[in-house]
Amino acid sequence: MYDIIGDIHGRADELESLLLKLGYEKHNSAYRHPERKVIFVGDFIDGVGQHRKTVDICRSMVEEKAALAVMGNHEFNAICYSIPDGSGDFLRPHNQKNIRDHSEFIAELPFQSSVHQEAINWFKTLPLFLDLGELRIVHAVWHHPSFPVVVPYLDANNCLASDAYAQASDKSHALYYAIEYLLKGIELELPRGLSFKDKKGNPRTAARIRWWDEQATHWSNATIGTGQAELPNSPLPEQSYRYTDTVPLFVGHYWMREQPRPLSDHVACVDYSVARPGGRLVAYRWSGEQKLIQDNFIWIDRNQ
Ligand SMILES: [Mn+2]
Repeated sequence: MYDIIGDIHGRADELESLLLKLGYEKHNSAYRHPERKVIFVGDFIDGVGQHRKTVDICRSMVEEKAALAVMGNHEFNAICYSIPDGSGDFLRPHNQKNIRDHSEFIAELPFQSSVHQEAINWFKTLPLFLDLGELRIVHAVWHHPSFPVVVPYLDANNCLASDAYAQASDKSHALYYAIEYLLKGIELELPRGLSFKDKKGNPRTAARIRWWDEQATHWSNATIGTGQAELPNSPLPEQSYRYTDTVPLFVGHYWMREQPRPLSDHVACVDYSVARPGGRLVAYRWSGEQKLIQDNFIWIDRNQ
């Protein structure tokens, strides 16, 4: 039985409080529970917080078999930021934007120091997804069409082979898009001429789709993050992806707000924006049910 914990983004203190609330206790180096295990959905780092402590807590739990974990897009990016591209830069270029995005993590784990290298090496051991038969975990989307693309590059634990990161960073390679869908989500181009402003005010012509929602079949009700934009009541393209399996699926990644609840009967997001003011670190306490229920979300309110 599993407690699935959302994106942590360096918030080690919140993580420890949540583990205690869930009944985990620290024995020797790792938190553990007599009957349960944690599953982390990835995104351990980036944000204002304690990155070393977060990685230590999660890594020790995984190594002591008190937890499982999958890779988030932030770990994938950190790995690519650390691998030379052979022409003087890195697979994730060290440009101004990326330097800024990685600055909190690098401030605490200086680039190419031994603590940094150890963290990167641990990130490389994180599987891209977990299929436990009775439940599934992936950071962003359980995208069936991407699995045959990634499988040839995975080891027996579903970890990306270290020599595959170059192809995974190459926009002309199918592996790039498969990893993008699994770890970062799916966007669809809006019908011609339409756009909306994202939360930073930038105009966008592609939107995230509610791939977990069987009712989300038309532009007018199928997008997230499009704000006040008026989208037409015309159907989505036929190849739009939808998760219609009944195996429960847990994801992180979506910076949800408001009251934690399942996205659908069989899909739940456990990322409730702990790195944002008013956000919280959330767990779903799963005990074998196929239909997910709101009562099984657990979190700590900062105002309490
Ligand atoms: Mn993410």
